[in-house]
Amino acid sequence: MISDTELKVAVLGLGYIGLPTAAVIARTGAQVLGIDVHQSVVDTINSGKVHIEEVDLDGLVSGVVARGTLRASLQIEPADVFVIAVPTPFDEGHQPNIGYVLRAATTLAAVLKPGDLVVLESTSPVGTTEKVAALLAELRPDLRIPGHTHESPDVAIAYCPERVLPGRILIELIDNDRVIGGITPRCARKALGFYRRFVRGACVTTTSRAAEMTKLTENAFRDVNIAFANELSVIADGLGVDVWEVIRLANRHPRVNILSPGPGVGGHCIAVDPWFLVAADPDNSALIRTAREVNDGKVAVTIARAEAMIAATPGPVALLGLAFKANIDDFRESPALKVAQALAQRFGDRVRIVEPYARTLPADFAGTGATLIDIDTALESCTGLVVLVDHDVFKSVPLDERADKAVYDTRGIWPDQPKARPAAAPPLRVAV
Ligand code: SAJ
Repeated sequence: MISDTELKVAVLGLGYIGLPTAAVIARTGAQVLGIDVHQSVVDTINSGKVHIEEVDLDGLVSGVVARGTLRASLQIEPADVFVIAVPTPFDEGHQPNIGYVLRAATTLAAVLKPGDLVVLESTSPVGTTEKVAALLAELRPDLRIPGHTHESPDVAIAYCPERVLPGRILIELIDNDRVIGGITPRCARKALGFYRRFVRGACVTTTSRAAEMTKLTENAFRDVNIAFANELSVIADGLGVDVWEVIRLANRHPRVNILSPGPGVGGHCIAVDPWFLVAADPDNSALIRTAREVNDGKVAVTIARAEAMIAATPGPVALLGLAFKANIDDFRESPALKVAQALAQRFGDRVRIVEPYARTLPADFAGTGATLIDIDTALESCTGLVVLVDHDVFKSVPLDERADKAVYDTRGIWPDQPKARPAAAPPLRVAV
């Protein structure tokens, strides 16, 4: 076995998963080369800095770059292990796009040699790892590729999805269990040896197809469960019942664990991945598709309720939070951002935005008249508050600072708020 310090690893794609993964592997002493298509990303990392925000990532990257175990480049170089961590977005009609994965495979094919391991980590439709193997077999007919040879293959190819939670990436990269799916059992065993170098959680082997579907299943499971909570919240509003109280009470049952309603589901994972299952079998995925529609539809329901509340409230109204979830500075696919934009468009300078994770108001608000203020100013000057994100700093606002305000709390962070019900919203309609 190659020692940690002799191991050469190339990580293709230096985004939210690729960069932390590259840095964690570099910390073991391995020589890690990060590949990205953006010169600015390469330059930033080589100067010991980071282009994304994640807890403790800056310190780790500056340390491994200073030690010389992590460097970045536009150009691929030979390595023992290639980790593909590029985006897998969806196209028109929610069809998965694996173009970046196939481009990364094409890039590494140029330097692939016998004994190497290729691992795909990007969330991918079932069968993608087999497509990577087929592409490598086509590009490198000189190599025996698993699944494409009857002899002992020259290289190993596996799928191992990341499962880390933004905000806890460096902890979960080490502690979470990993599912490792090989094109063959031997490929899975080879990948297992690699992940055991830096993962403390259990590493479980299976086929590449089962591992691909497992990743999609995890995020679809969460999406369906959040959709249940979101649908309940709309039903409860119509009935004049406090959904948060109902959920707290129902969750006292030993086998009930309802998640939290909110203004919708954001981020690049849960709002995307379930579509990969739907695309694979549209006729048999009614529940998963409906959950996606319920969660997407919750944004419009939230806008309508907030509009009714603001229209009935004289004076300035503060919208609390723009991030896609609590305590992070990531505004990608954020339902809070979509709601805030719609309200700023309609109410202009009556809208004040509080987002402790933003230094300036995102460009989407240009020309609306909305302004960025801090939470203290909001509590002093606004007559209404709309809670869009459950940041800790909002949760800690005591009742006496908000008791006399009109409040629409989409995240249920203030259970003690007096119940002046906002105007009813139109019911959430889903296409089934
Ligand atoms: N949300 C709710 N109610 C809840 C829980 C979440 O409305 O009860 C919302 C959040 O506010 C946010 C969205 O859902 O807008 C997604 O947030 P999240 O914390 O559930 O998940 P992500 O997108 O940050 O990370 C998920 C994780 N997957 C699962 O928990 C099954 C993470 O482990 C994955 O690695 C990540 O997707 C990924 O990269 O796929």
